[in-house]
Amino acid sequence: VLWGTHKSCHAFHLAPRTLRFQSVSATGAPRWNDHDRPEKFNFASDVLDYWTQMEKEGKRGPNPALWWVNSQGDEVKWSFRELTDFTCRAANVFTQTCGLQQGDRLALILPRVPEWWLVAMGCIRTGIIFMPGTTQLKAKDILYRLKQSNAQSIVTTDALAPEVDSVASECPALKTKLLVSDHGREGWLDFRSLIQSASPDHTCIKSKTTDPMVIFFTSGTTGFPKMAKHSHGLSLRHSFPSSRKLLQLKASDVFWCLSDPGWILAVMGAVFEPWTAGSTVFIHHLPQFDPKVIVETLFKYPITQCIAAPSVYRMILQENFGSLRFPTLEHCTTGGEAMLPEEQEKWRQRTGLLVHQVYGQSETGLTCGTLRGSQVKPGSMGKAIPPFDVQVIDDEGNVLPPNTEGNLGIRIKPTKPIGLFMLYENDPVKTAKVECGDFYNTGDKVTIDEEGYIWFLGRDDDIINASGYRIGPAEVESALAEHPAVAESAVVSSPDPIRGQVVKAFIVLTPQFLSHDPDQLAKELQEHVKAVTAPYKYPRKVEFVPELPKTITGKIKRSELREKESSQMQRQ
Ligand code: BCO
Repeated sequence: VLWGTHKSCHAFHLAPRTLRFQSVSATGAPRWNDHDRPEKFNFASDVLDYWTQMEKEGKRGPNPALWWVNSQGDEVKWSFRELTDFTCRAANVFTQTCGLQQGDRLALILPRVPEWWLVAMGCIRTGIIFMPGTTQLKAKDILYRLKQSNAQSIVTTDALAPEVDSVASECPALKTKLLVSDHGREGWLDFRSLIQSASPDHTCIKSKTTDPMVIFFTSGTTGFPKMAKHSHGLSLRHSFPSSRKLLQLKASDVFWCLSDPGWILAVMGAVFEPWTAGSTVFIHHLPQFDPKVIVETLFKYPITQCIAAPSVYRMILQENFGSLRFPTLEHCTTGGEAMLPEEQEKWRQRTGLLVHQVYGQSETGLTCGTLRGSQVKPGSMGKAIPPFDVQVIDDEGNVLPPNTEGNLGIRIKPTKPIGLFMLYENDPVKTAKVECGDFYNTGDKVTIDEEGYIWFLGRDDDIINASGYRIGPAEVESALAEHPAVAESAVVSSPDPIRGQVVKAFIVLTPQFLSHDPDQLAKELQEHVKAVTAPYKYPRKVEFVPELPKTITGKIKRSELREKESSQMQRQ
């Protein structure tokens, strides 16, 4: 039973507090222009507390700010007033009980539970830098994240506490471990009971727009994930007029973002975007992905808008559902990977709704998209969203003419736009590497047409995008290398009709495993990868080969294997 159901929330006393109302006017319209650079901004005080005040003044309808449900019939509904109260308590738990300070790092690895939103917002109130991570992470992934970031604190759940405990001794900076659970655990603080007893009086920091706020771990072509550090500007960006035009959310909207809260898509789609408009953030616990639950939820609840990766739409279309005419759904958005025109058309035929694409990365947040009400060009990821000046550039940073293939670049000189990441933490080399002339080079191959619509073509590096997950081959190859059957491996993307791409591993076996049953061994290796690293990375396809193609200097030619996969798919 969750401690904070709608009923029990009323037991909390809401203390009066001084508020700053900067980001939005009484109608919810943004106060800033796209190219403004305010010195100070804090999403908790400037947006969340603004809507709390609107509620107090009777200027916002009765719909909740957060509406959480699960498949067992449990439900949590919180108003903005309750959110202000609870997130101030969370802030006090972090600073008073845990002794954390502005600039400290906190790993936030929770499933879709209401406490995730309290922790994130409590961090923003205090200036503690939060680092979201999916609950699919395993001990090795968590250790890497805690060590790389020097995290002082972690908030997680029962399922992951043993994984954390197994590596905590290797993380000297880790001071406090907070558990979100109905049970206690030795060495862990009980987040739910601490929130109950904490004071709701807290003064939000006056953060500079350029102060760090959040770090996302993002996979690269080589090595292990990089830490893309963002300032409070990431959240401010959602108040800009161009961002507000993307979905045109209103306070009466009920918005459902299906992405796992470990990804930037959820931080934008389940926090900044809807709350800037005063809308309801709808959350389904969804511990396992199940298209049937998604369809039932869209029929059962008054959801007006949703955002999900293209694979989610494809997986729903794959099933034999009867009607997909959802009673309240008005607008659908997708991001994380490319969606084909035929898929957009199929969704339109079944639901009557056009899927609007948005594009971004952990480094860039909202980059481009098709604005609600503007022409949808199927297959295009829309136009640039100011303040980003998006251009197609060559490898030297020269701007290319329309309809010419090149890299998608975001102008950073003379001024870096608000909302773009600050840097890769502890990695000046990789930070410098993505700078290309006057641009940040996303590494994504695109074209732009005469009307400014952007068309995704793919990547020419080794990064794999499997159902919206960005996966670096080295992470999978290193997990495979831990198995005694693997002499060496090369991991590449392989086209897939449902997931866009899947991870494929070409494996050279050690002599003692050559006689093993290949199907059984492939399954064993897949289970092995799922056990040692986040399972979304496991190779859904495995091929045993006598040797890997290499250059004369011994570098694996992954591009050759990738091309082989693509041409094989085309032949099928
Ligand atoms: O398919 P399998 O059953 O063989 O394996 C699945 C899971 O069953 C398994 N698994 C999960 N937790 C496990 C576990 N195995 C062992 N132990 C555990 N604790 O591992 C495999 C995980 O794969 P999956 O996550 O792709 O699973 P699934 O259920 O097929 O989900 C499908 C999708 C479409 C819901 C999922 O792939 C998804 O959520 N994709 C979207 C990702 C996303 O939100 N990307 C956005 C990133 S942010 C960005 O791109 C910037 C945009 C502005």
